[in-house]
Amino acid sequence: AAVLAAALLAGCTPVAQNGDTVSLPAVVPAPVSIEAGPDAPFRLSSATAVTGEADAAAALSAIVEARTALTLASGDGAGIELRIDARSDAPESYRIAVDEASVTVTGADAAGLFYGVQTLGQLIARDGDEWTVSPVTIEDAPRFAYRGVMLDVARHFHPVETVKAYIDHAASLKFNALHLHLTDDQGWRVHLDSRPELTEKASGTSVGGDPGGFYTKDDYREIVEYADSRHMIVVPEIDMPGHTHAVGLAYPELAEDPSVSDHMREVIRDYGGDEPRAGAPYDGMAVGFSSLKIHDEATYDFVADIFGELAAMTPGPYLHFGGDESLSTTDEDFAEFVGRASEIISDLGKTPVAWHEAGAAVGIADTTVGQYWGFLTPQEGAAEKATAFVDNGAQLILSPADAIYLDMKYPNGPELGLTWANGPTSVERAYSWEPSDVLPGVDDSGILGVEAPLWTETIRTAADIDTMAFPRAAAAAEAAWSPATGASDLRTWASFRQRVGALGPLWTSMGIGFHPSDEIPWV
Ligand code: TNX
Repeated sequence: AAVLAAALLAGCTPVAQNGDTVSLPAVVPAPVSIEAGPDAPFRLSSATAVTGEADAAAALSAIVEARTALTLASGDGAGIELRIDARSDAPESYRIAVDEASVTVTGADAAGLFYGVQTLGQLIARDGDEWTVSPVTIEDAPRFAYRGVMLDVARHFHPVETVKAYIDHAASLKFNALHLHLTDDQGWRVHLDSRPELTEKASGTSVGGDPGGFYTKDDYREIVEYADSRHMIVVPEIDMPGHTHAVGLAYPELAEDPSVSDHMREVIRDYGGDEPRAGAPYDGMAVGFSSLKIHDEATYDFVADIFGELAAMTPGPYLHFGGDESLSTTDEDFAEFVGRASEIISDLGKTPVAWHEAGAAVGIADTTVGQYWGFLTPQEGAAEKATAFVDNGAQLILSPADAIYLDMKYPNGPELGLTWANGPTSVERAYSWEPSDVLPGVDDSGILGVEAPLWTETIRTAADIDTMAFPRAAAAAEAAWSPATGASDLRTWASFRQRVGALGPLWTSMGIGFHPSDEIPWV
């Protein structure tokens, strides 16, 4: 018990290895394999040299400096070698070997090496006055190709610096996609030369009367480049045909008047705010009252302009056209819109992405990726709609709302957040689900990946984002990256909470203002 306690204090996690219980350093998301070596730890000092790939060396030096205040030397000398070995197997995979004399990180590609460096950052431990790296061998590769976080910059606008910080924090957990929810009823957040009035007339406010804002094209490019330097793609979402009240402020001829149902009136009563009115900015939290005009060719000229310009600004393969909660559009009209919007995106040479409701549309482009936002136990036809994407030969991104919606309140947490998705959502619930168990008949071959959305009706600042996302984003990262539940000793809640707890000092040194959840034994 004493050994165990000491191991846990040092940020290690006990696991069975060759029949013995040994202590291993805490890595999140859990790697494919990690074995303790027989050597003494590698000691880090200002004499430690890092050699090899320059970008990876810069990334490692930044982590080491933040964590230990040591500045690594460059050039020859005993130390850390970072290299790419293109002959080694899976994309984004890496190996780490640590002994007393050296640390070697080998990536199959630049992304794999970057992920190896993130893992190495987690292996650094304090030993008295010294900093050491535990002697281990790690082999690691992602389970899913797509590992995303989503940030809603429409309900509350978040400036470029905040987005960059979120990219850094998410990339440390091996996320490789940043989905930006750029437009909604409350605001249009990206300037497009083809339709300049969107940001001129529809970006000024956020939920609750808070200030708005938008990204210039240079801002957007800056985000894309920064994300790329952390091996993340940007997936821009322009939500349509619902969630489009802001479009009507700029181009009234494209939008139907708001259609407010009795249910929306109840929501408005619960959350406060005014009812939506044509021509006035909307700063409440109700959804489902807006729609683009479906039977007007001008709408499709608009869709073509918007996505054409975004396609040229976005190197990643995906353009997301929303498709959620179009509650004031008839099913027939919705299907027609989804078919045409998905074809427009596909004709631009991009892969369309849509929320799962769009799967019901018969004419949807076959290549469209679906994003499932239902519950872990699907309700009311959600599974059928989601499964339709797989039947078309495409894949799904899983964002089960009652597990990894990062905007749900925590139990015993801050006031921030909503509760509609069976909330509050504990860290344990965010963790304890298995992707291949969510949708009947959808196994790994039908799953492109996992994404944790952060809607921002109640989320105003960078500190709010960190609080809601950490530690629960780590649970989503493990679902996206690590072996399936049951395929690894590390894939248990008991192991995860210990490993996450050990990351507290690293996260603090990186400036991640995580929620100190009482479910986690923080070191
Ligand atoms: C549902 S999930 C929405 C968003 C809200 C969110 C709040 C989805 C595709 N749509 O419009 O912001 O709930 O949790």
